Amino acid sequence: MLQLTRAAAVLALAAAPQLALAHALLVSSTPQDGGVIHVGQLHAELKFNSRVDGARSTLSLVSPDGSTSSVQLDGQNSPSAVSGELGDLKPGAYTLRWQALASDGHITRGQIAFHVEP
Ligand SMILES: [Cu+2]
Repeated sequence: MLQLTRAAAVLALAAAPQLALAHALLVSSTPQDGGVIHVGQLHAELKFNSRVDGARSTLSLVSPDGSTSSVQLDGQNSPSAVSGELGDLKPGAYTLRWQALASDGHITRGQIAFHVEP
């Protein structure tokens, strides 16, 4: 009986990391966090480690003057990515804030700071 309980505990521990992975964690992005890009139109794309609900995920852009605007998202071309046009960016420091709803119902948030140079 003790042996069975131990086996169950080991199985539960083994399964735990996979449950944690169901949260949408950012895997890669354009622009990258800490990235430097040139002025002009910028199309942002964020890739996650799991499926995300594009209709309930958001991107917002904080401009150098501190104003925040929501980014209209494209239709999802991948179930684990969200993307949208950031517009014609002037030089300065920007922050792209993201919020993603994963298929397990959990929301994760983060931000990507980047610089636009002339
Ligand atoms: Cu989760």
